[in-house]
Amino acid sequence: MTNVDWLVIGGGVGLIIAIAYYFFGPKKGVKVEEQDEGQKVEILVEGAYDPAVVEVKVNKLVEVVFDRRDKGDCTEWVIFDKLPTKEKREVKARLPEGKRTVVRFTPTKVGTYSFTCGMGMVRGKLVVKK
Ligand SMILES: [Cu+2]
Repeated sequence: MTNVDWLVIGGGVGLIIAIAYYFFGPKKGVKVEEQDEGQKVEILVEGAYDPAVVEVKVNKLVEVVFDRRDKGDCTEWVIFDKLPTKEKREVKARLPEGKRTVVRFTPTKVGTYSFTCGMGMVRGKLVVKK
């Protein structure tokens, strides 16, 4: 047999294995939702967000506790800009002075998103990772 014959046979056998694998091989697992396992982050609000950069995991409930201590109107509201969430609503909250306010959402897309005060002056970053 020539080299070409062997190539043809090899290719044929390879194809058969590929087809068999396709039909009988291991199936891709369905990802189990870990909805209850939340992740909690605390941010001190005092003229700035501390920490200003927060990392969370995608598709897991996030609880951000904003502890607002400053008196100015500036940081009264916090808005997470263009953040895709499972809840499909804009993530924003009023942060009463001297109180801890919990903001809950489930980010659905990996990326870096900003959160700001109502006027966009005080800024922080939410890094959503895989
Ligand atoms: Cu402001």
